[in-house]
Amino acid sequence: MDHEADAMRTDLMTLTRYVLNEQSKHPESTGDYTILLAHIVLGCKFVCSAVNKAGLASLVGLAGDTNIQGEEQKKMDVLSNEVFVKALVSSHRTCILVSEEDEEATFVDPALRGRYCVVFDPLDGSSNIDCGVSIGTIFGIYMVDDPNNISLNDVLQPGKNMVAAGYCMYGSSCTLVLSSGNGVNGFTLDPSLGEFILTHPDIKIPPKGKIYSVNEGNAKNWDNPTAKYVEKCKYPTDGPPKSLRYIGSMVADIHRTLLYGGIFLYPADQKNPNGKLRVLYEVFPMSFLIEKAGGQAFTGKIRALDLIPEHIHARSPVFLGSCDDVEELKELYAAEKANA
Ligand code: AHM
Ligand code: MG
Repeated sequence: MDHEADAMRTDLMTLTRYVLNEQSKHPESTGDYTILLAHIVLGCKFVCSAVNKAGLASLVGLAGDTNIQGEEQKKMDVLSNEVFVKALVSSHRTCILVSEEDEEATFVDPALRGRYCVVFDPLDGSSNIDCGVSIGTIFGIYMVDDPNNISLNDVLQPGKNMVAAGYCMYGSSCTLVLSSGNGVNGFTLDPSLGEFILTHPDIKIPPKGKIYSVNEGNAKNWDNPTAKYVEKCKYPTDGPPKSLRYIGSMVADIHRTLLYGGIFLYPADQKNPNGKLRVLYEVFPMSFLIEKAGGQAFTGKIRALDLIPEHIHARSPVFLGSCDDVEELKELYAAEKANA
């Protein structure tokens, strides 16, 4: 019998155990981060279960404006937002919450405050729900010194100041990918145990990939460097062309990019000079993970994690992925700037 494989099956590294192990390496730690994560995980499990039922509900005709009790059914993104906000507030470890779903930031009641600020997109890609495509929750975490002395500036911070970031993908399996600053790890939900199990330890993005990922429908409005880069992906002079894979659901596109390598592009275009993706809760957490896995994240001008968002829902173009692939794109932007 293969004892190592057997040990893996019976000695499961759950997310809780993993975080506690990490915590024990820092005797000065308070355990607050572990508690915060437990509440994020609860939100992810709830949304995972709701998303799974969403398919069934629409198939049997339960979805729509009302459910069988005659109550109004909440849209899945609104429901997910409520679940995360309630879980985060009741953790007693947060002070500011920024959600894609809420126009304004939430300042937690002073009696319930802790030191963490959480920025999140509770259900990114939710327009894909009805066709069963993978969607996900994206989150980033900042920390403040004094929860009783906070302002919006505590979250209008460059992404490099985040202490942790992650996403949970609701797909054929439910996978949570997390970096608390050192490395990137992936955990898959075992539905029978209700626990996330470490399945992708220490994820490293390959230095170069064979895939590019972009919405080519916007090509006529791209700037020169993006257009040139995509042209090179299709008609390279020095090797085989790259494959195009675009799901249109950021969590799924970034998950593939992390595991297989390559590049994900959401550039600016003439119609949207800041691109589409939101800095705080889409660009930053994904850039944080990609960098911690050894890749690069670039805005077309600067390192993505150096951006300072002007407001909580600010947008930015972003290019994320394997180190060499992003480097090639950066060279095209540098050449364009030099010729301007
Ligand atoms: P959403 O926050 O409204 O769901 O939009 C974000 C999504 C991302 O998941 C994805 O990368 C992008 O929009 C796709 O945009 P497009 O349809 O323009 O290609
Ligand atoms: Mg989104």
